[in-house]
Amino acid sequence: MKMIFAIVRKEDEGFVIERLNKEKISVTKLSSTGGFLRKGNATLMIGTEDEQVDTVLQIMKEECSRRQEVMISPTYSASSRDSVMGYPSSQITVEAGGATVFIVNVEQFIKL
Ligand code: 2BA
Repeated sequence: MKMIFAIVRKEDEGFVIERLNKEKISVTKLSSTGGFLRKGNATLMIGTEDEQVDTVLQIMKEECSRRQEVMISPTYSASSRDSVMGYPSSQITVEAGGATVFIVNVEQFIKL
């Protein structure tokens, strides 16, 4: 058995969960925040049999598309390093979305 941790965009989470439910694959959704963009995303915990892992990955591929996102970050000068007034701001474009997936072996699965 495997535990799949998948970090997906908030916009994609509903579609992924709906597809997993249709396949009778259980999922727990945790609301999370990306450390870089500081935007809300969702972490899905999916405990599943080894044979179902490919199905889960296929669903993620189909429902989570990669997109470009723009992050506005303040530019700090040496003198204003500790200041909250860091002007002017600069834009960084990053590729985000898709799904970031970790798959780990499950030693035991017990429902009490
Ligand atoms: P964030 O940390 O908000 O990152 C959003 C996107 O920003 C990333 O997309 C990546 O394209 C870019 N990015 C992240 N850190 C960066 C950095 N230090 N410098 C430049 N660009 C950077 P994804 O790679 O698709 O990641 C989407 C979300 O998945 C991340 O949101 C984070 O919540 C999670 N994630 C990604 N890799 C992870 C990892 N190794 N461990 C834990 N969580 C991870």
